[in-house]
Amino acid sequence: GGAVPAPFPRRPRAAMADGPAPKRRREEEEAAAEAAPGGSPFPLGSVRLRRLLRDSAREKAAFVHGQVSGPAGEETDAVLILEKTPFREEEIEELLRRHGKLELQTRNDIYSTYRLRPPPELSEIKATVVYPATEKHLQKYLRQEVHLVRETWEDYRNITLPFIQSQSFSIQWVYNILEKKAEADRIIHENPDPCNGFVLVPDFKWNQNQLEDLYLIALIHRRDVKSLRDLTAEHLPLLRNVLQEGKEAIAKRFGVPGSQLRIYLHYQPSYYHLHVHFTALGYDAPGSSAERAHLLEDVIDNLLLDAEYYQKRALTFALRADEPLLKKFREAGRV
Ligand code: GTA
Repeated sequence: GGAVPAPFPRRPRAAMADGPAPKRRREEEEAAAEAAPGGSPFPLGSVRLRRLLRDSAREKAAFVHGQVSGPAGEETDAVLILEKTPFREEEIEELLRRHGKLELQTRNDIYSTYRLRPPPELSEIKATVVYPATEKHLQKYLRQEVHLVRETWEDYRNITLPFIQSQSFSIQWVYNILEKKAEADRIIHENPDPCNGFVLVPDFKWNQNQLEDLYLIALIHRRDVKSLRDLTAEHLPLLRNVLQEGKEAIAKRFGVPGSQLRIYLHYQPSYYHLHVHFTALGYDAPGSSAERAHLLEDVIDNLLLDAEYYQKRALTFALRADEPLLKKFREAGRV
């Protein structure tokens, strides 16, 4: 008997490429990096390692606090996220043929394990850099215990809202995308309507080399919606556009059907400008857990049931142990 056909046949990698072939893409990326606003690329070679903020054997990722010395000897903080990239099917045979050396580690009966050293072209590492990094960035990537908070609407108004108004991450990067000052060549889809429109771009977490960890993000054009908490029935046309057009654009460009996408909002988000995450259903994306992800279709249904649903119900989320917002909840006797 032949192989059981997969319900969704594996898409040929060519499906990735309305756009350029992988090799071309890499060259283009390098050219783009050099031409990026702010000029020269990040001076990776002169980073001094301060400490490992977190590492994860499962994700094969390290979150690093580094420092870069300026001309006058001043030190500037940076966060580096180093991740081993997923395997690409078409590279596996090449990897087996072109390995440098195969070192036997153990053998037992029909079982054996080896150390395999691939050539540099086949052992890419994805590096994400935050530079200059603020103290908040260092805290965010530091491994810490987390605690659940259950936030009522009153808590939001009295504790969370004043807090995020006083100190949240800059959202300049979002405005740069909306104004085509950054990542303009990466836009997958745009609905330009200032009220009900949005821009869909690949998320920073996705290198676009394989569909397994597909991750895109939709940023709305209007600037007065911070998070899920602000949503009312007034935003239904906008949310429906994001859902419908986002799914269509991803099916068209990447060949991934809507039935294989997890489409959700984070609460709390890191950046208080409403955005929607689109991730591959088979990918265990960071932040897709029950205490943080709210499916867009459920959000739409809730707003249909009650126009002020998100100004009424309590919402649960996790906060890191030393997060100032957790301290505020503690002071108010809410944790
Ligand atoms: N295209 O400039 C950008 C950009 N920035 C600055 C952020 N994003 C960007 N996308 C583009 N261009 O998915 C993306 C982020 C994120 C989304 C913001 O915007 O990649 P959010 O507001 O809900 O915040 O979404 P979130 O999810 O906390 O975002 P962020 O900053 O990625 O934090 C991720 C958390 O997951 C961290 O606490 C980190 O410890 C953890 N994490 C686990 N694995 C990873 C990983 N591989 N990479 C990054 N973070 C990881």
